[in-house]
Amino acid sequence: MIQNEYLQRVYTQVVTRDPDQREFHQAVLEVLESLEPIVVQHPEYESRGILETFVEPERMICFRVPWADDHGQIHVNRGYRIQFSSTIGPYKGGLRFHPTVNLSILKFLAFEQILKNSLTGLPMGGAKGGSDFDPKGKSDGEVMRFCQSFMTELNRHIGQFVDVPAGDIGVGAREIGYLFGQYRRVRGSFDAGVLTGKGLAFGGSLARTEATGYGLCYLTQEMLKVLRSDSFEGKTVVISGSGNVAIFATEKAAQLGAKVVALSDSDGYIHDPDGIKLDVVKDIKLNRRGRIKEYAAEVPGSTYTEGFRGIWTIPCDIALPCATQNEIDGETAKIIVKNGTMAVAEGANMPCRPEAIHEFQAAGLLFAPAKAANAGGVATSGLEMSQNSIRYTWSFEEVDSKLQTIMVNIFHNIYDASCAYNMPGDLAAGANLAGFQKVADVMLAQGVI
Ligand code: NDP
Ligand code: 2IT
Repeated sequence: MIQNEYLQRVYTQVVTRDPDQREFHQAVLEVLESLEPIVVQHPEYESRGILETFVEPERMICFRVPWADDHGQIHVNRGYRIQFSSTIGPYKGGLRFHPTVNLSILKFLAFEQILKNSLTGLPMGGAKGGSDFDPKGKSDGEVMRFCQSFMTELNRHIGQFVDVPAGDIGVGAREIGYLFGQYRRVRGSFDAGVLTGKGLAFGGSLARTEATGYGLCYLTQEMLKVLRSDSFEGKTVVISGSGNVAIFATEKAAQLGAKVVALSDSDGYIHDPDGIKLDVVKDIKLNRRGRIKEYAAEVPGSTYTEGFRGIWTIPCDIALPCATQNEIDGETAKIIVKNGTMAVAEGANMPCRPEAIHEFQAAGLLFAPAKAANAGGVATSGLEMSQNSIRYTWSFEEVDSKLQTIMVNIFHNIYDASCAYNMPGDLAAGANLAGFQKVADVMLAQGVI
């Protein structure tokens, strides 16, 4: 519930303007609800229209993406880039290729990205883009032609000082390679810093592939240490999804001494009480682009169950949702609480519905919000941009150590903000307050209105 009249007016305007954009409303409401104390302290935010400006994207680009399949048949998808905020740096954020992609989902993601990027401490604004194209079941040639068509239009809107896209759901190393190749061709220029998540041989950074999942575990480890004098050691962990974020969260959680017992995809989940064998998962998902159910056929003692939501019935100490938005509702959260889980940290963007977060906080679970917990991916994208600028590459250990420092700093920054505003341990509010304060003050300093 928003109490403050100014914040309520801003929220009402967001809903009235775009009544169908439910995911965007959800993300904006979650942020505005926690900004009340800062808005009360800073009446100039209202007189200078900071919040009205903050919730409206600077620019939204929407374009046609025609491509030919392997039979020569033409298909037409829709491409987007939401350039939400360039207040503290060039627009920065991933591209998502998934049939569910629409303006509401991309606006919520770009909006969250502004605050996430602010929390990294690196100079990056917020953006998101993508298409309703579904890479699943497409040949490499089809994906390549789609990416080329997408970049043929997108290239004029991006640049290393303008807007730097990267991966997200459905966009990994293969897609970034095709996108970069087309950018280079149409521009006639090797601008390494125009995309991140690139291959290592053409300007990519070591540890970018691992960064989101690893960073999630680094932040969670710090949260357990500071708030519970505890760690991953000996804990049972459930992780949803089996993509980039889930795989490398599994790897790091195991390295930190935990046992990850379940993973999922949009069809169902696997349960391996002995601990997931990650080499098998990597072979299925990264080498064969297969489905997670293949794991149960290969590993004795493991089971596969249809339906991805059931994964949260498996008892665990630490829950890391790493698939997609809104996968944990209030009822699912009650099950997680009843099973005695101590901590939930969001690897995906907005995987927990507001009712779920409320359940966790009311039951005293530790809860780390996505904009802090999964910021390691974009932070390492920022480190990739730095390396591109200095035309040099850091070792895996150097990048990983910078990532660890950034994640520990993010935890302390959001925890300190929660204490400063008399909500100690409310890390969701702390992340919103700390992320917003920096952007808002720069908006005032730059006189953006
Ligand atoms: P991937 O495409 O590599 O993997 C996505 C995983 O989530 C797959 O297992 C996929 O299953 C599952 N999934 C996707 N959509 C749904 C759905 N509607 N219902 C159930 N499961 C679903 O993406 P990433 O791992 O990169 O991204 C996962 C999440 O992490 C997203 O929320 C993304 O925004 C976020 N994130 C990613 C970062 C990155 O660096 N990649 C950085 C920060 C956040 P299936 O194969 O069946 O579709
Ligand atoms: O949601 C995210 O932070 C990402 N998909 C990563 C974005 C990036 O620019 O690396």
